[in-house]
This record gives sequence, C-alpha cells and structure tokens, in this order.
Amino acid sequence: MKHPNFSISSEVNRALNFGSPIVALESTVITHGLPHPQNLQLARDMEKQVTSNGATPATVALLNGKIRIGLSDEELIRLAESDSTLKVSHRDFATAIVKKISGGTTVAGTMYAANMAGIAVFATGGIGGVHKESAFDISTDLRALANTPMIVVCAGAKAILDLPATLEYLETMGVPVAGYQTTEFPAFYSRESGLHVSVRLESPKEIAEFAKAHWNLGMRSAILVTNPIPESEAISKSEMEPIINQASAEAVKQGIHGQQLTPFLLSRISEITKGKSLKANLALLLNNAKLAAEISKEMNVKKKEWAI
Ligand code: PSU
Ligand code: MN
Repeated sequence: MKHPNFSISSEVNRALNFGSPIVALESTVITHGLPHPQNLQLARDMEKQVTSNGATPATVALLNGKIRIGLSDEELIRLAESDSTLKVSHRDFATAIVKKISGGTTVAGTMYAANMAGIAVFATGGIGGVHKESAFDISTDLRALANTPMIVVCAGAKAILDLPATLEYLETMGVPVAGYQTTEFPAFYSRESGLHVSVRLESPKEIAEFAKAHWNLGMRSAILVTNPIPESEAISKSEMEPIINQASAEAVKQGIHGQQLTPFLLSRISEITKGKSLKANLALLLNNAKLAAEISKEMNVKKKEWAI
C-alpha cells in the first residue's frame, strides 16, 4: 500500500504480498491498558504467540506521526516506556500526524489501519462499548465494528461496561457476535455474563467460513469472535461485580470520563484485586492471539479474492 501517512514493516509487507496469515495487534493495551513493565512483556508475548501459531504479527501504532504496521523490538520498547503517548481512535489520527506524536491505537484505531493495509484478522483483549457511567459514552470501537470487514477476536466486552446495552448496539449495527465453543457472551475477566451470543462457532475453520459467507453477501461489518478467558485464570462474575461497582463509583466521584475512563477503571480494578485481574487480562490476551492466528491460517487466501 502506498500512502504517505502509513509505513508497513518488511515482514508484514512480505506476508501481505504472499497472502500468508497475518494477525493485527492493538497498542492502546501497551500505552494505556497495562502498567510497565508488564505492558512490554505482553507486547512481546503477543507477537510470539502469533508467530508460534504460524502467522505474522502486525502491531499497529503511531510513531512520530506515522501510522506504523509491524514494529521492531526497539519500537515496542519505546512505546511501552513512553509516558506521553496519545490514545488513538478514529478522531485522533490527524492529531498524531499533524503534531508528529506517538500513540497506541485502540480497537477502533487498529481496525481502521489494519483494514487499510488489507489485514483481515485482529486480536485484542476486550472491546470498548457502552459505558455505565454516562449516557453518551459509547466507544468508537462499536462504530468501527459496524463498518469494518474484519474478524476481531476478544474475550467479550470489558466487564466494566453496560454489557446488555453493548450487545443491543452491536445487534442494531448488524455485527454478528460469535461465541467460540460457547453460547454465552463472555465478560472479559469472567466466562459468564448471563447474556447470549448470536451464533456459536466450533472451530477456526468454521469461523473463517462464517466470515467469508458474511462478506460474500456484501455485508461490511466485522465479525466479533468472543473467546472466553481460560478457566484457570477466570474470575467469577459474583466476585467481580462488587469490585467493578466500587471502581465505577470512584470514577463518577472523581469526575473521570472520556478517554481516561477505561484506563482508570482497569488500573483501579487491578489495585483492588491485588493484581489478580491483571493476571487474568494477560491470560485472555494471549489466548485470543492464539485463536486469531489459527483463524488467519484458515483465511489463507488474499483478501481481495473474497472481499467485494
Ligand atoms: N482491552 C484491554 N485493555 C485495554 C483496552 C481493551 O484489555 O486497554 C483498550 C482498547 O484499545 C479499546 C479501548 O479499544 O480500551 C476502549 O477505550 P474507550 O472505551 O475509551 O473507547
Ligand atoms: Mn469512551
């Protein structure tokens, strides 16, 4: 792809040219989602997880005003250690470009950039959604899912959100929500939410078939693949609920809103659970990278062969 604001690494370019499996990875989780040094470790582990499952990792970020797809280890370090990065969603790209600054791309931001490059599979932790704290705080992630043809693997929406409202929004926007070997919508730290997905899919192959069927019909939305957190790291809904309510009440009291809300809630919950939620977050991220790599292998045809 030739675009003055994009720069794609040679590894990712090669994979794109050969039509070999690629998994896009986000970077807000590095810059705003996790504390240092776990963020750097996680960034490296996500890439390793993708590589060892047979796909090329493509971490997306903004570096000095350039949209980068595929980062070197030095660049991952720079991103993980900087404390002046921007959280980049759709509205923020031009800010980063004009001001020549660096930033971590959100789910929405990563979907935009990866789709521009022709990457079809993306792994993240949990998508953003409809917040509980204020009526109009709805993540751009939902809009991106509505109009970007991509498979997004996550562990559900973050439990800090209004999950029923988030699912309603996705339904309105025509986004299929698939459960990987489950009919229950997972809730990030917990495997259970009491809510249902729109379709249960059993294997990476079936997920790839589903995506191709959806897009061959002319649908332009993403397929949200929800992959429950591994049993060994899961925290039950009943254990999480009061903790989330406490963190949420603190956010309201301190007047925290907008882009700061998600990072605040994640780090408060990690403090309250004495790191247990952080451990769960890392486990589900790696679990998602593995499934995304497996799916990308099943999609191993050039995107233009199946996209309209
Ligand atoms: N999931 C995580 N940690 C994170 C995020 C998701 O486990 O830090 C990030 C994602 O990048 C997501 C963003 O796109 O939080 C949502 O932010 P907001 O609610 O402000 O749209
Ligand atoms: Mn928001």
